[in-house]
Amino acid sequence: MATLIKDGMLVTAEESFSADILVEGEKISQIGQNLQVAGAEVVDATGKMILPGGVDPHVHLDLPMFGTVCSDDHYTGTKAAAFGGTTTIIDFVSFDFPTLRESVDKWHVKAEKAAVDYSAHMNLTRFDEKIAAEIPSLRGMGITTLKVFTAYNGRLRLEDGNIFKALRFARDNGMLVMLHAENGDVIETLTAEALVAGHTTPEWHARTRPAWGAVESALRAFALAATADAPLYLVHMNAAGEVDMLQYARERGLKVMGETCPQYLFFTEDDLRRPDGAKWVCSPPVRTKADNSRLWEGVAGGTIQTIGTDHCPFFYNGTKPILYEGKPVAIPGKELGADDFTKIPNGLPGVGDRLPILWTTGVGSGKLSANRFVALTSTNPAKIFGLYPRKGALVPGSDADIVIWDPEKKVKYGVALSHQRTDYNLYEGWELTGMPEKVFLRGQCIVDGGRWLGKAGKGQFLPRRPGAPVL
Ligand code: DUC
Ligand code: ZN
Ligand code: ZN
Repeated sequence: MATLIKDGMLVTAEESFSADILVEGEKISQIGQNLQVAGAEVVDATGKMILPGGVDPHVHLDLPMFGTVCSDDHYTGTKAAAFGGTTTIIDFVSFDFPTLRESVDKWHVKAEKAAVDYSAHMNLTRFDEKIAAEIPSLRGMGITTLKVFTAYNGRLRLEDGNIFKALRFARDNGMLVMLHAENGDVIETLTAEALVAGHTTPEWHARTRPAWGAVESALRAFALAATADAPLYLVHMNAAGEVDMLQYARERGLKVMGETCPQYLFFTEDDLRRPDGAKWVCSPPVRTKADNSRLWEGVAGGTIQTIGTDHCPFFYNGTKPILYEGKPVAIPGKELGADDFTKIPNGLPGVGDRLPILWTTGVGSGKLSANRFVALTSTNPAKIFGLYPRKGALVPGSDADIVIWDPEKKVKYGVALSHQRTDYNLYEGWELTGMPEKVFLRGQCIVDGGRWLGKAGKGQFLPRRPGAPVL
C-alpha cells in the first residue's frame, strides 16, 4: 500500500521546500514535484508542514520510584508521544539486577507494549571490574549510551574516578556517556538541615539542590571527559551556568553536547511556591527567569543540541481516579509528599507537550526557525544517538515517520488534549497555534486529528549504532 502526501511544505533541519512524499511500505521512497502514483492513497497537505517524527531522547516509562511508579507505562506514554508528534522515544534501563544483560532483558519485557519506536540508555549506577568488563556487550544489545550521576549519594551516584573510567570504556567502545549534573554532597547536607529546621514545602526541593552544584558538576565532568578524550552529553540542563560551561568547553574543542527540557525554559521556583507547587517538582529543579533566558539563548544559538522532555509523570492527586480509555485509573503520586518535600515523586509529564509547546513559544515567537525546531527535537537526537537517517530525516530510505503539522491550528492546551496518563498538565490553558494533524509511524497513520489509530506493541525496538557523531 502506497501513500502519497501532496503539496506540503517539507521542513528539515537544513531547509524548507514544497514537495510531494511517496511512502511505500514502512519507508519514504520518493520526494519530488508533482508525483503521480497509480493506486496510492493521496493525502492533501496543502497549507501544512511536513516534519520528520519527533525523537525524544529522554523519557522514563513504568519507572518505580518513591514507593510508587510513574504514571505512564510504555503504552500510555508512547501514545501520548504520538499525539504530540513524537514517533521515537529513548527510555532508561535501571541497573536493578546483578548484570547489565539481566537489567536490559527485564526492561525489554516492560517496553514491548510501546506504540511508537523506542530504544534505551543504560543507567550506570554501579561500577566495578566485572561491570566494566560487561560494558562492551551492551553494543550487541543495541545500547550505546551510559547515564552517570554525580548526585543521589549511596544510590545512583558514581565517584569521579569511576566516571573517569566509564568515560574511557565508552570512548574505546564508540559509546557516549550522559551526565546528570548535581552535587550529591551539597544536596545531602542541605536536605538534612532543611528537614531538621522543619521545612516541608515544595520550594525546599529547589533550595536544597542549588544551581552551583549543577554548574560545578558539569564543568568537573567536562574536565574528566577532556582528560579521557571521550565525548559527553549533559542531560536536562537547567541552569544558566551550565550553558556558560558548555559554551566554554565547546569553544575549547571538547567533545561535549547538551540537552535541555521545556520545563527549564518556562518555569521557576515561583511555581514551586504555588499552593499546587508539587506539580513542578522535578530533579534537577526549575530555577529562575534568568536561567530560562540563558537556556533559550543556548538552544537558539547552537550551544545546546537537543530538547528532550525527561518525561516522568505522576498524578497530582493519586487518590482520585481519572478516566483513561474509558476506565478509572489512580496511581499514588505527588500527594505522597504533602508533609515532606523529600517524599514528593520528582518528575513531570511532557512527552506529548514538547512539540506543540515549543512550536508556539519557539517558532511562533521567532526565537527558533522551523528548521532549528526540527534539528533540536528530531534530527539532532537521531544523529547523536545513532539512529540517523533511519529516524530524524525526510529522505528516501528513511522510516516513514511523518508529522503533518497544521501551523494555523489554534487550541487552548491542557490535560484534556495532552493524552498523558495523569491528572494535570503544566501548560493548562496556554493558547497554542500549530498542532500535529496526522502522525505516521513507519507508513501507518497512528494519529488522525483527535483519533487514535495506533496500537500497543506496534512500536519496534531500535538497536543503535556505536560511534555516532559529536555535533
Ligand atoms: N533524573 C532524571 O533524568 N529523571 C528523573 C530524575 C532524575 O534525577
Ligand atoms: Zn537525571
Ligand atoms: Zn530523566
